[in-house]
Amino acid sequence: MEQFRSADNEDKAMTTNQGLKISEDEFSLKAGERGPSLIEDFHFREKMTHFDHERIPERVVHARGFAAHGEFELYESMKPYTKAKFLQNPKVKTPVFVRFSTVVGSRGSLDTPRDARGFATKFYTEEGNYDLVANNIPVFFIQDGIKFPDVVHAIKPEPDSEMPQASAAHDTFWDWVSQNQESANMIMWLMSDRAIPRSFRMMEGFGVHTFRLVNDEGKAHFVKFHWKPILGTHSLVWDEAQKLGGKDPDFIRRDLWDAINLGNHAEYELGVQIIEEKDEFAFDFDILDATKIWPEEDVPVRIIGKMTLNRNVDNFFAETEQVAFHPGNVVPGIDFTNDPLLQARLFSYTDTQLLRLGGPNFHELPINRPVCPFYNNQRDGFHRQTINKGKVSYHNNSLANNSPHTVNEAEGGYVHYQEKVEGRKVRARSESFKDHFSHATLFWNSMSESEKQHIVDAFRFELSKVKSKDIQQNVVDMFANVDVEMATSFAKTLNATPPSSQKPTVTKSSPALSQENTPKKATTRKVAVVIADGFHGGNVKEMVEALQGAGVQVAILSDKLGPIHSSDGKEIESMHTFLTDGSVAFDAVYIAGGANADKPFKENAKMFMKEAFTHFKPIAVTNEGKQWFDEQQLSDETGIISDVGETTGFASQFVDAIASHRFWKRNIS
Ligand code: HDE
Repeated sequence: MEQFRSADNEDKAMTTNQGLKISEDEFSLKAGERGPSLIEDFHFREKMTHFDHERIPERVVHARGFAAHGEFELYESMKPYTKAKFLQNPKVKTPVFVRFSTVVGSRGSLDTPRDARGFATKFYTEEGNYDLVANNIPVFFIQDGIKFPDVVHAIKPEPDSEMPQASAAHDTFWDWVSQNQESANMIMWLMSDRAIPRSFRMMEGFGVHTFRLVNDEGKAHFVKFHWKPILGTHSLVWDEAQKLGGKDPDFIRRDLWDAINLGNHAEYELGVQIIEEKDEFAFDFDILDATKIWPEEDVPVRIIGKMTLNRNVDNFFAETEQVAFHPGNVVPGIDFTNDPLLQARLFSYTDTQLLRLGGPNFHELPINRPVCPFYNNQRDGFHRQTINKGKVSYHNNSLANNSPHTVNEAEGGYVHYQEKVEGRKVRARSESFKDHFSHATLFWNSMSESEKQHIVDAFRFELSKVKSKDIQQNVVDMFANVDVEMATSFAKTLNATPPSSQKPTVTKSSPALSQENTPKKATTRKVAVVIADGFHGGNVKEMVEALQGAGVQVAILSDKLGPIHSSDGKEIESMHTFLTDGSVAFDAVYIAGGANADKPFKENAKMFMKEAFTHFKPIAVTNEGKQWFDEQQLSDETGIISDVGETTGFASQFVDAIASHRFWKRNIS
């Protein structure tokens, strides 16, 4: 890719695209200073024409995205399962490019809607590009790709008003849900905290489909792919997500951009779940059904490698916008299954790129080119870059010694797995795909108390925005099949008829599904240290040092920018103010106070801590900060660290609280 990065502009003369040096770039060519502009002004025409054509169609889904470069390292050879070279040799580092995205909103929408997130990885392997085009939710809305246009039409803004933007909270979506009950499991995930991630660095990724790994001997295993973030899987709270959408619509992309620039590289382990072919029918669900998970307790996730994202892009458009993923970009040793959702995707991705990137040569764009050479008889088309030599562009030929030639499997030629397939042509769904609720109940059963509460609240929010009473009722009735108590809880808010109680029979749970059971760390969390003039220098110094020592990011916030003076004559630079940053931009707050704080400062500081309080965040208070906290008479002190006199370990207690992330048991009412 290096060869395509543009030369540095520094000290260079400006030229037209033809290389002609330009003498003037502010005034168009005119007949007289106040006279008419002249069409012969080739420089104006070129500049304006390029500008007029700067936009390309945004992706039909996953339009809003953000990407970074990195590398993948294998921990152990997967040779017994696959002949894919990048999964065989732990010494090889494979370059990767990962694009994260929301699904529903348009390219200029916000980062924090309730939505699934895309997690697409391009591995630039020596055998060609392998794309693992994943989501942060392991199941999908539908079982058969022919329904994809329907679910997308229903969830996108309604066609008459183009409202609402980047939101599922409207009639057409919930109408579709209640008429398409296979969506039940995905909807449970969408109503859960998974749909409002705190950071791309704190999101799991799932290949969703069942793929095949094939080894040197041609033996195949079924496989599901997982990305597990080293920082654990964590989320925003819904009120925070909505406020962030206004205060900083770029919150999540900024988080990744800043973290990488600071050297806090995003890390994920690659895991695989493997099922032997003989066990294809050994489960009480169909392993090809994309609305089901393989519970990790039944089919363990084997961790086989690690991906590190360590470099931001140089140019958003050239890289993030032009990257073209395709689940059909595979390498020898990775193959497909008959999952009808996967098969539809294999058609759709190239088709959509042809429109979006304007022709069949998008594989020549630097971000899409494989790192290995590629040769074939494809020629011409819009935007062709390669200058193919010679007159032969067909196979078989004698004029060029039959070049380029195909190679057999032993020499690396891709051979599709020879699954035996027999059947009548039918438009139908297998009986084994017809249970839509067991895994939705399994998900519900696996949630912690606070996670369950968030799901109920999400249903309340979404359905309260639905205008049709019939649709609301249909959804209540549908989700009674998942859990009667859950459906009853949101039925009350909607004033809908509660479901008659026929309890679902699934009692199983899968602890791996709860985010509460993933790692929690203080490192890279962001803390606002709120100080006014006259703050206690010693306390703040001790705290800032402890936080930085624990890898926490510290932001000094006050009512103004620039130096803030402590009572003992020290100063600290404030880079944030109450105007620029709400408490929602931070994971925890430390209100240190300041003897010279005026009334507006106090009011702002109180609002700041109250908001953090209602978002269950750790709060530290000292000196005036403690006084302001007490004045608010908040009902609960869970997760509140206050320095009373000589308490030692105050700072380390706060670091521990930050590592706990949220205090869900806090009474915020
Ligand atoms: Fe996609 N999907 N999808 N999808 N998808 C696209 O391709 C499609 C599905 C996913 O950062 C589109 O280049 C169909 C599942 C990601 O550039 C399009 C079906 C999963 C991205 C498309 C699905 C995904 C896309 C739009 C059902 C998780 C963004 C632009 C059969 C495993 C990739 C584009 C990026 C993008 C079609 C279902 C993930 C229209 C037809 C399941 C991460 O081709």
